[in-house]
Amino acid sequence: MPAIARTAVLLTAIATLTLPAAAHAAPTAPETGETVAQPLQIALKALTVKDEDRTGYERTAFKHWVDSDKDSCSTRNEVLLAEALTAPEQGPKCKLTGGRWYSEYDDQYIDGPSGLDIDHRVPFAEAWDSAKEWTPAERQDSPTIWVTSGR
Ligand SMILES: [Ca+2]
Repeated sequence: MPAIARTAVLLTAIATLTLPAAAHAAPTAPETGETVAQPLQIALKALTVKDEDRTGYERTAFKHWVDSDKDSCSTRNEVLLAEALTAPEQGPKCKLTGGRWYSEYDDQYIDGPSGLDIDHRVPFAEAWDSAKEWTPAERQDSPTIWVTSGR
């Protein structure tokens, strides 16, 4: 085999051996706002993992269960009204009767508001990692609560 042909065969073999390694190279994080399509496991490996920092966290930093818009409906009733499959009747002082809800947490349908809990999707302590930079009003209005069966 001529020397040039041996060199080409050798380079092809090296390329074949190195390409799979390059395909599994350490993933890099996409630029902010960049849309990427890749297997989830590769995307997860690209995430930056930081230690949790609870510095400054106090549960009272998240004001909730209030009537921030002063319409006499508490946060609980606001969530119930927003997530009802069948709207409840709303009486004086936002007393709710009737209605139907779905609890995604345990795949249950519940009739009437008394059998429901309003729970946090993300515990406040976990949310603090992002929310410590927010204003008190932003923390109060964050969508971290949802209807559950309370079971
Ligand atoms: Ca309200």
